[in-house]
Amino acid sequence: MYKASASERIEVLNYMKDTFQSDLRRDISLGLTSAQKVIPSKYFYDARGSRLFEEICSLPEYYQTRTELSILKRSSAHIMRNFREMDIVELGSGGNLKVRTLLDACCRTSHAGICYVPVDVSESALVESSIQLRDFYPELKILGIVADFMKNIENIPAGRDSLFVFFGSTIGNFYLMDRVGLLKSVAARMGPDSRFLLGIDMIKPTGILERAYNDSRGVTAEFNKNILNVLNRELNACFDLSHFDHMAFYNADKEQVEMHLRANRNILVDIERLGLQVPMEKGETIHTEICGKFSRKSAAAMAEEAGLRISRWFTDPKGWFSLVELARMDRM
Ligand code: AVJ
Repeated sequence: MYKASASERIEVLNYMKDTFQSDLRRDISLGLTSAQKVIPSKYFYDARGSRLFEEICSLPEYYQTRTELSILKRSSAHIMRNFREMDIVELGSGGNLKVRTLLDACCRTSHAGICYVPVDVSESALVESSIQLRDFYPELKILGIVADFMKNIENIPAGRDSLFVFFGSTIGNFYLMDRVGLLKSVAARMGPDSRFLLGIDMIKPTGILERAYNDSRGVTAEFNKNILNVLNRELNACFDLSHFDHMAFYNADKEQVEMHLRANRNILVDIERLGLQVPMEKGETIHTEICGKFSRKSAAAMAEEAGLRISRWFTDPKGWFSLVELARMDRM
């Protein structure tokens, strides 16, 4: 665990319990014996998966990352107008490019009154980006929280007025119930004047959505199939990646892009550490991800269900991506 003296302005608290193996076993036993087979998308992100995702973010077809950053750049002065000195709590912090845009836009002379609170499951990624930020902003204080905010939100300090941020439309990866659950648990930690800046990808013509998940270089296909490498390594499974095809399409009824891995022949996969044999017929799929897409209406409904309301709306000229500012329902 990373320890730093107060003079270094970084403190890191690690709340992670090492339940990776037991979670994985439970999720995969359940997921691969269901009628529609499923592997939860959080298992994409081993070292290689994280690298592939970084690569996806700079693909020409994958507009999300650069569109969100362009909104931030264009609107950050506006977003941070009236920003009092308070904590900035970032869920799933990863890199720090986006939060830097916000920090640059506020408190032009000093960041002494601000505490940046990144929350992430990866301690190494969190420490690395915290050190970079500390060197960038000579007065900024940083309190890193290593935790899974979907499971252990109570590890995030509550009650103070803060700006919560959750970028990247990662909220779209969760099922509807979990989306509202997350918003509710954040809402419960918001002080009366707290705000919550949430990145969401918008519904747009199907062709554009589907190209973003079927890039011409096949990086998304590699990213999708890599989840089988994770199972091969962690569970001694014997998935042959060439027996699967990448599949991603927009499901308009559910307003989500779905990713699957489709067996291109009849197979029987042995998963040694689970003592499980999984038969698959040619054409059958393993569902690996949902990427929810939003409209202004569905975003407002989701916020409302969580006791939040949309106070401001920031978007790009095409309206492809949005940063939604949420406030507690009981505040103007
Ligand atoms: C990390 C959830 C924003 O849903 O677009 C990218 C993950 N999957 N390409 C998304 C992803 C396939 C991504 N998010």
